[in-house]
Amino acid sequence: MFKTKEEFKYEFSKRIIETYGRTVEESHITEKFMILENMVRDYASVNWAMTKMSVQQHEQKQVHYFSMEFLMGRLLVNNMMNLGIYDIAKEGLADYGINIHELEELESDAGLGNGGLGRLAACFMDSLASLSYPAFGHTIRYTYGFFEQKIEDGYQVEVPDQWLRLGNAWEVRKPKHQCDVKFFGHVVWNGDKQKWEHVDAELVRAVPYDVPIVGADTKVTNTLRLWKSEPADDIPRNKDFRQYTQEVNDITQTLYPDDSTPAGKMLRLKQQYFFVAAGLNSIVRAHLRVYPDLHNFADKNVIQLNDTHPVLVIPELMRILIDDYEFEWDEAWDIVTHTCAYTNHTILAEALEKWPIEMMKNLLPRIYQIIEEIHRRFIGYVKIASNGDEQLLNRVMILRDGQVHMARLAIAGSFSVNGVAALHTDILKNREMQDFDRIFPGKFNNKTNGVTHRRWLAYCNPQLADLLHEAIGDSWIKHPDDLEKLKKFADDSIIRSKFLNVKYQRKEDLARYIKEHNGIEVDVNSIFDIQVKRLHAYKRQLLNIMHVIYLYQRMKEDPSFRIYPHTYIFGAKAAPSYYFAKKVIKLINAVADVVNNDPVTNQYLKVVFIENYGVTIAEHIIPAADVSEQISTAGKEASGTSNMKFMMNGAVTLGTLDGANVEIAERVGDENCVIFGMKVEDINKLKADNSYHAWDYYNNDFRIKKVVDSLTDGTFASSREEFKLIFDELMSHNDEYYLLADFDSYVKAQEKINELYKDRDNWAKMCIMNIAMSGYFSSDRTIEDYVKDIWHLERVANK
Ligand code: 26V
Repeated sequence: MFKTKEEFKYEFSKRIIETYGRTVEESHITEKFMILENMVRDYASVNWAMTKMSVQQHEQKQVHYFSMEFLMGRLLVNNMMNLGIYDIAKEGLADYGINIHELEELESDAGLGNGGLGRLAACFMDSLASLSYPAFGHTIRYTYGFFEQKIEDGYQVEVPDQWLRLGNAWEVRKPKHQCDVKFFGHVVWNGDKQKWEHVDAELVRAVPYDVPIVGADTKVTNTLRLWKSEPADDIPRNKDFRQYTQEVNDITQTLYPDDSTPAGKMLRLKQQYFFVAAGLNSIVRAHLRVYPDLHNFADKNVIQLNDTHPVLVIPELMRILIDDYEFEWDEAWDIVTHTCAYTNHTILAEALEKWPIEMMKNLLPRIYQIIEEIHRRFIGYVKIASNGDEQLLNRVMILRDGQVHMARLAIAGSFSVNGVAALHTDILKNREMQDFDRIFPGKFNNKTNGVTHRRWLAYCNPQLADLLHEAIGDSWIKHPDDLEKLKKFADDSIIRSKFLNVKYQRKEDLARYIKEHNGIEVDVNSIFDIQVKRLHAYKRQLLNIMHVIYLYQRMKEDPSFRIYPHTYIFGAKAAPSYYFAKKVIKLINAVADVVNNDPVTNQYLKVVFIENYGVTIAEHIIPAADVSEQISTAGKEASGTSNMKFMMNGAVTLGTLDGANVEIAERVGDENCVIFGMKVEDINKLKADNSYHAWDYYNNDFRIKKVVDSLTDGTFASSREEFKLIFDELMSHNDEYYLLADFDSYVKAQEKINELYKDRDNWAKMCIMNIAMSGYFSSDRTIEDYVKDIWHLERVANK
């Protein structure tokens, strides 16, 4: 493989000629791009093969991260950087007159996820490889990733994400690892063999596509295995072939963008079982290539279940052990419950998965039978532990009211259950899952989320990375805690002004993007106040835009009231059928139209909605932020991870005491963040006393009244009906997420930001302190915590 620029150039031109029969100069830009990708993949392949061999030879334990989502983003730059070949490639290409950035722009995001949960999985894969731990990711190879968002007339329009259009150079199809997955049919008792058999099943072929996960500054290269559905050889006789192939293709066609409706439930259950069954089949076969049997399965494999989506791993592994390898129930259960660990990512009741028993029985008859038996035994166990407390039994039953409760199955079948931030775990243990914490003392634990500081600082913000190198060296890349060395420069006026300069450059870059994509001219000297995340009522983008409306109204009314110039920037995708969320997007755009075009206010206030928020766009947006909006209703955001990315890039958190904000605030101290709003206890009290009345806030605070009235008085829409849904959510449904209750406190927090920002020098200090304290939020730390407490892995030997 190439080690120098000259070798790179030779290899590049040779491949272009061999593949396309043209010279570098004659080749098309997409050809150059694809050759570069292929070269990087082949470069990684050597380490990839070595890693697999080493793990086998040393009989190492591996973690298998099962997740319906991996929001990988682009891989080209990340892989070149991690391999340490970026500069060679960049300079080699420059010699041919090729700007590497132009090639980078041709790569599609692998957007195989909805938001935080999927991006977390991607960060974990990067940290695992970079820390040299053996790991496998399992997921679905969706033909279409998370939809592409277009904004038309202020409304969100969804367009399919055809991410595989130019092919995917990173994946390698591995038919040798394929298997068939069984759906439908029924279960019969085979008296001769003394076991249950699943007969008349419909088969679907699962074919894996492996993607190398390149660690940084290590030879370790792990695997992300993407499963694709295809017709099996043995096709169903009772079904038309076209219908069969259609149904087969549907399984891995689309990622569910909809975390809000029950639509397509059956298909989603099919997706879940499909990748779980295929993934487990490949793990078991790999195990048996190295060891004589499955008795040591739990010693060599740990399976982390990313939320309840892959929880069918529990009954499926039971099925494999009992039906295919003749284990007794107790022995099998012992293996399963020493192999599986479950991460919970939300306490929102509506997000906790349940499947209708009838559906499960029909689609997965043998799996359902096993779940029934798990349920029966679990009830027996709880009865003994509960001293006949019937109520308790009802609260924890896996099968209840015609449904399978997946989180309960997950807790029963896992040796570890973790939350994703201290507050979240606390709420799980002491409230939402209190019964389970009592039944299984010690099973619950916390693993505060993290993000890879390589992608989210070193690579996406080279200007800041350079400044850090200059100030504190580069040990922080290997040891993110070393960012703390920056603390002693927080008072250094040169570093402060250099930091402000970096921030300015990044704001200029984002301002250019906004000009190009939105046609809006923004003031680079204004405060860039940014909220980017999925659109959901609990995240309260509405509170943010209501505050903007308030500022606008006040400045219009009172010429003596002027704010420090602000640019409020939003980015958010709404689930296609989530009408409220879509209305909030329309409202943000409608407010932007009015405010940005009003000459009285527009040198003070601008609003920008950036279309199609995703990983790559985030890499441009986050480094440009002055203020990071993290304003969810306390108790609702399990962790949040953009809060960590913003912090790393030197933005000040404006947030509630929710999720990981609590830990951010703890680390940076009150003087380096702005916290506002009700705390979890305050909200619990309001709920317990039933004492929250949105109308009281409306009637008693003229600012609130004015803002709320503007939703239906035609200020922001020609039709008074346009935002009626939002009005109703606040006023008729008693403001479920307490926006009005937090409004005053939010206004004050925003005023505080204004004041703090005016003192540029101190502001720089605050930002520097945030960067300095952000090492804890590297996913390297999170992974080390998982390794120590849950996975118990050793590093790969040939790292
Ligand atoms: C699911 C649903 C489904 C029904 C309607 C409303 C709703 C709202 C949220 C969700 C989220 C499902 C799980 C999830 O994505 N959780 C996110 O996980 C991140 C990584 O741990 C964490 O940072 C976020 O706070 C958490 O929301």
